[in-house]
Amino acid sequence: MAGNEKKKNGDGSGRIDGMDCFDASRVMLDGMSRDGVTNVFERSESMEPRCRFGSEGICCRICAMGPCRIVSGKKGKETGVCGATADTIAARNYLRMIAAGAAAHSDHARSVCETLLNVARGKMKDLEIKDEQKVVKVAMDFGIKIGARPLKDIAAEIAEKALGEFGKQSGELLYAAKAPEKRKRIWREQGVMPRGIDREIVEIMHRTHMGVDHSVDSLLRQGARTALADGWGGSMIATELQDILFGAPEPVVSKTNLGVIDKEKVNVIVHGHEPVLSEMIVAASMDASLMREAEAAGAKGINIGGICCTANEVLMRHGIPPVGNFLSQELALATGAVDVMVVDVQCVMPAVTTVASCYNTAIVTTSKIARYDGAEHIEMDETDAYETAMKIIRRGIDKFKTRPVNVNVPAVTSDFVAGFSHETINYLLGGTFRSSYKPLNENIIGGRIRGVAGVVGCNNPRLGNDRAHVAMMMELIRNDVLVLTTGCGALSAARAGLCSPEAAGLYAGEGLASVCEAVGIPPVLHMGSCVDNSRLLIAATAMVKEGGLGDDLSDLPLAGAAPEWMSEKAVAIGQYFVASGVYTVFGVTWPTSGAGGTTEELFGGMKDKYGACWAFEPDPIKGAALIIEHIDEKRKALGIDKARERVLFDMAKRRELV
Ligand code: NFS
Ligand code: SF4
Repeated sequence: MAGNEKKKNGDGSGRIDGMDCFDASRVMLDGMSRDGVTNVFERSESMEPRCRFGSEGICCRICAMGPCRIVSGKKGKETGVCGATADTIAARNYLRMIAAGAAAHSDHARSVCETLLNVARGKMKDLEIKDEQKVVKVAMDFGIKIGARPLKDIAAEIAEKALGEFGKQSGELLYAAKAPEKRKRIWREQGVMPRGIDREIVEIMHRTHMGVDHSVDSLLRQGARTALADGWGGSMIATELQDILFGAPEPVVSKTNLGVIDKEKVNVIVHGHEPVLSEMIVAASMDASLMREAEAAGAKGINIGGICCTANEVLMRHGIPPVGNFLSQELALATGAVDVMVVDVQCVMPAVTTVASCYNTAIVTTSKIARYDGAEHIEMDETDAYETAMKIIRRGIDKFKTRPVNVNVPAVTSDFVAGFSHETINYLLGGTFRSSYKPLNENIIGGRIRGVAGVVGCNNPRLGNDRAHVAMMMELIRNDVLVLTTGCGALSAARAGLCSPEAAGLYAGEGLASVCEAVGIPPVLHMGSCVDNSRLLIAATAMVKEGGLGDDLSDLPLAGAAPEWMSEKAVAIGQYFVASGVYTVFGVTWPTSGAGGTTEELFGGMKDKYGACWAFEPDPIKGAALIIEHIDEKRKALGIDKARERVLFDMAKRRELV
C-alpha cells in the first residue's frame, strides 16, 4: 500500500497502475489521431521550419513599406526601408509583447474592479465580499479611511480607487509604494516608475509606431515601466481584489489530470482566466434543482473541472480539481466525456471548437470581447452571474443526454496541495502567534534552504507536455531551492506529484526536505494563477522587510523562470520580475535573438540599471544550474555562503525547525 502511495504521488510522474501523467496525454493523442482530429502538438510540428526572422524578432511589419526582414552583413538588407536597425525592430517587437501581456492582465483586473464595485453597491446578485480582513488591508494600502464606515462603503472606495489606477495620468501607482524603499529609488532614478496602467500601455503603442522611438535604451525603459504597471498594478489589483471577493486562498487538497473527468457525471469544464463566472458555476453545480435535472438525465451528478488559470482560481479557493493546463485543453475534449466547456478570455485555442464538434461537446463563450465561430455564446450577465452559470450547466445536462457511449477517460490523477499565498506562507512558516517570514529567512540564512525560485508560466508544444517544468523544478528542489509556482507551471508540478508534501522526502535535498517535513508543506508551493505572480512580489518584499537578507529584492537569493513560456503575458511577467530586481531565465526561444544590441541590454545592461537581468537557456537542467549559480552568488554577497556546508542534521535539529 505504502509503495503504491509513494508511486502515485512521489515519483515525479503521477504514475498509477503503470500509467503516468505523460501517458494520460499520450492515450488521448493516440485517440485523436485515430479519430482523424488534429492536435496542438501535430500542428506545432508542421510549423517547422519556423521562420528565422520572426523567431529572432527581426521582422518588422509595423508599416506598409515593409514587411522588412533584416539580414546582417547584406548590403541593402541591414536596415528596414525606413532605416530601422535590427536592434530597433527587435526592441519594438519586444515592447509590443509587453503591451499585449500587460493589457491582458490589466483588463482582467479592470473587470474585477467593476465586479467589486457592483457587489459593494448591491448591484450583483449572489455575490458577497468574502474576505473582510483583506478589505481593511487593501484600504490601508490605498490610504482609505476606515473608521466606523460600513464595509461595503470601504469596498466601493477601494474599487473606485483601483479603477482610477488605469487612467491615472501622472504620479506613481499606489501599489508601487509597497516595494522596498531602495527598489522605489531605483525605479525613480531609471525613470521607470509607472504612472497609470493604461497610459503605459498606450505609450508603448505610440513609441513603437513607425518613426517614433528608435533608441534601444529608451524603448526598453518604457518596456520595463509598462511591465511594472502590470506586476505592481494590474496583476496585483486583480489578485488582491479577487481575494476580497472570493477569499484569500488557504492550503487545500485536490487532485489533477484527465482522470478527474467523471464519466458518470455531467462534466463542465471552466477554461480561461476570469474567476467571477467560474465561482458562480461552482456554486450552481451544487444547486438542488440542477442536481435533480442532471439525475433525471441519467447522470450521477455534476462535476466541475478546470483548465488554465481559471482552473487555478477555483482550485485555490474551492479545491476544484484541475483537469490540466494549457496543453490539456484539446485532450480533455478528446475524452468525449466533457459536456460543456465554458471559456472566457486568454489562452483558449480557437481549435477547441473543431475538436469539440468531433466529441459532442458544447463550447460556450461568455465574454463580450471573445467570440468564436462555431461556439455558442451565453453572455455573462454582470448583475446575475448565477443565472448565467445555471444556463451553462443546463446546456451541459442537455449535451449529456446525447453523449456517445465510447468515452475514453484515462484513469490517472495525482494528489497535491495548493493555496499558498503570501498570507499562508507567513502563517505556516511563522505560526499562529508569530506570523512572519522570520523562520523562512532564518532557514535561508542557516542554509537549509539555499534560495527561492519562482518557476512559472505556460506550456509550449515545441517542448512536449510539462517536461521542462518538471525537470527544472526537480533539479532545483534537489539542490535545496524552494520553488514557488503559478499558472500552467503550477499545474505541471501538481500533475507530476511535486506539490504533495511527500515530494519533499522523495526529491528535495536534505536541507529543504527537513524544513518542508517539519512544517508539512511541499517543496513546490502552488501559489495560484498567473496574475498571482504578484503574490511572489509581495512574498519577496516581505522577505526583504523581515531583515537579514539585504535591503532590496535584488539582494535576495531569488530567481524567476519560465522554461516553457509561449504567451505575451509571460514576457510582461518576466520583465516585471527583472525590473523588480529578480534574475529571470526563459526557455524555448528568445524573442530578440537576431538583434545583438537589444539582447545585450536585456541580458547584461539591465543588470546595471535594475540589479537583475534576463537569461535564456532552452535546456531546463542548465536553466536550473544558472538559477543555482545566481542564488549562490547572492548568498556570497550576503556573507551567508558558508552556512550551507556547516549545517548537519539530526532528528533533534529537525524538530527544532518547527
Ligand atoms: Ni499564464 Fe494563464 Fe497558462 Fe501561460 Fe496561459 S493559462 S495567465 S499565459 S498558458 S501560464
Ligand atoms: Fe520596415 Fe521601417 Fe516600416 Fe518597420 S517601420 S516595416 S522597418 S519601413
